[in-house]
Amino acid sequence: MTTQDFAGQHITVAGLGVSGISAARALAGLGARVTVVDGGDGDKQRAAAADLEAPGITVRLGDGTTLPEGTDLVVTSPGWKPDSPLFAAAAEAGVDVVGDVEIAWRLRGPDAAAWLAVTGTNGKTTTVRMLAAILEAEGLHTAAVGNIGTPIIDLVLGQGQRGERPYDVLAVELSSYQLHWAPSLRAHSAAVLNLAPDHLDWHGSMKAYAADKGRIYEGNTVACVYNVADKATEDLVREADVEEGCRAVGFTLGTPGPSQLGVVDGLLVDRAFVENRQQQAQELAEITDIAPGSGSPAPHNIANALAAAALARAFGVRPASVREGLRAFHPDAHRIQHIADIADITYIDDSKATNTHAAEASLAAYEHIVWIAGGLAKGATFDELVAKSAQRLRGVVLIGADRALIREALARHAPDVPVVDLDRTDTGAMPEAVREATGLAEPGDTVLLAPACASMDMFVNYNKRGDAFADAVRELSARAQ
Ligand code: UMA
Repeated sequence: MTTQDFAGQHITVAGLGVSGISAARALAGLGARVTVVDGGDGDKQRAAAADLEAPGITVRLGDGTTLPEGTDLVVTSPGWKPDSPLFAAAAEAGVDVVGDVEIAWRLRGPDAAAWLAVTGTNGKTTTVRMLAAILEAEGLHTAAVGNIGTPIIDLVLGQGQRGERPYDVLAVELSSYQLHWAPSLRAHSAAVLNLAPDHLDWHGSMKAYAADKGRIYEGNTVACVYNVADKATEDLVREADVEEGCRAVGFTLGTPGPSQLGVVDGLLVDRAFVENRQQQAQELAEITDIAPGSGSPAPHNIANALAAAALARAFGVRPASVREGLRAFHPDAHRIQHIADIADITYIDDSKATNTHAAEASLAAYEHIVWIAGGLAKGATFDELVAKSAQRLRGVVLIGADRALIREALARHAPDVPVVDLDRTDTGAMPEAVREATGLAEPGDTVLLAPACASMDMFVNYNKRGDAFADAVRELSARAQ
C-alpha cells in the first residue's frame, strides 16, 4: 500500500482523541475524504472538532454507532471496543476496520526504519524509553513512539520531510488495543514484558487479551524477547508465526542460560548475542548504571533494562552503548516517584500503577505502607493483590468509583488493617486522602499512592492524579514547617 492508495477513498475515523485527530489529518492530507465520528459531544470534542476543520474532513459528534454512508474503510482509535456497534455496522457492510498503527505500518516507505516493538501489562513506556536511549547512545536516529503519546502515523509520514535525517529505527510501545487493530504489523524484533489480567472489560477474557499481546511476535525477523519468569510470555513466542531464523531470547533476573540475558554479581550479562553462547557471556552494564541518581533500581526496572538491552542487541547495538544509554535514561514522573519525607514519613507517587499487577510490584518495594488505592477497576479483582500485600499494610485509604471491590478484598484478606473509605469520586478528594493516610502512618512508614485502578473516574489521566497527590503532599509539608 502506498500513500496514493487513500486518494478519493471515504474513510471513517472512529474517535476524536489523540490518535483519531492524527489519523484524520494524515488521511485527508493524502487525498481521502474523511468523516470523524465520536460518541461524545462535550466541550472537549467540540473544541477538537473546531480545531480539525479542514478541507476534506467532516466531524460528526454525539453519534458513535452509525456508519457514514459510502464508507470504504474504518480507521479506529485504540480505545474503541471490538464489540462497538459501529464495527458491527461495518462488518455488515463488508467494510474493514483497522487501527492507526496498522495505517502507519502500511504507509511506511520502502527504506523505512525498522520497528523494535514492546508490549506487556506493565513497564512498556519505561522499556521503550530505555531502548530509545540505548539506540541514541549507539548514534542511531530514533524515537520512542506509539502508545507513549506521539501518534505513530505523524512520525511515519513526517519522516524525511523538511530535510530531516530519516529514522534508522523506532522504539514502538504498543498497547493490547493497538495490537488488536494492527493485523499486518511485522516488527524486526519484539518483547512481551509480562502478562497479567488487565483491560479485561475491553478484551472480554484473559485469553483474548493474551492473544492480542502475542500478535506483536507475528513475523518478527530477528528476535522474540520473552520474560523467563513469566511463562505466558514464552508460550506466546511458541505460538507465533515468525520468519525463518528468528530466535527466542529470554531475559531473567537470575543467571542467564544460553540465548538469555540476565544478572550475574550485579552485572547485566548477555548470553544471546555472543559468538559462542554455550561458553561465552558478554558484560553489558552494572545494575547501578540503570538510571543512576534515582536510588537502587527496583527489580522490575532491572527486568525492563534487560528487555530493552535484548532488543537493542538484536538490532546490532554494541555493549558499550547499552551501558551509556541506561546511564542517560531518566525515569518518568508518577512511576514510584519519591515526593517528600515529612516527619519521618515517606511519600511515594506511583499513580502509573493503574492495574493490580503494577500495584503489586510497588507494594512489594516497601515494608510498612499506608496505601492509597481505588478508581476504575476495569473488570479486575483484588483478592490476590490484597492477600499478597496484607503483611505490609499499616492502613488503607480508599477513593474512587470501584473502591468497594478493594474494601471487600481487604475485609476478606486483611480484616485487621484499618481502612478509611473516603466515599468520594471528585477531583478534590486527594488532599483529604493524603491527610487521612498521614493520620494512619507511623514514623518510618511509606504513604504510597498505587491505586491499582485507572484514574478517569476522578481525574483526566494518571498524570493529573499523581500531580494532585504531589500537590497535597507539598501542602502538608508547607504546613508542617
Ligand atoms: N470514543 C467514542 N466511543 C467509544 C470509545 C471512545 O466515541 O466507544 C471517543 C471518545 O469520546 C474520545 C475518543 O474516542 O473522544 C478517544 O479515543 P481513545 O480512547 O482511543 O483515545 P486517544 O486519545 O486516541 O488515545 C489513544 C490511546 N488511548 C487508549 O488506548 C485508551 C493512548 O494511550 C495513546 O497514547 C494514543 O492513542 C496515541 O497512540 C493511552 C492509554 O491509556 C496512554 N493507553 C492504555 C494503557 O496504556 O493502559 C491502553
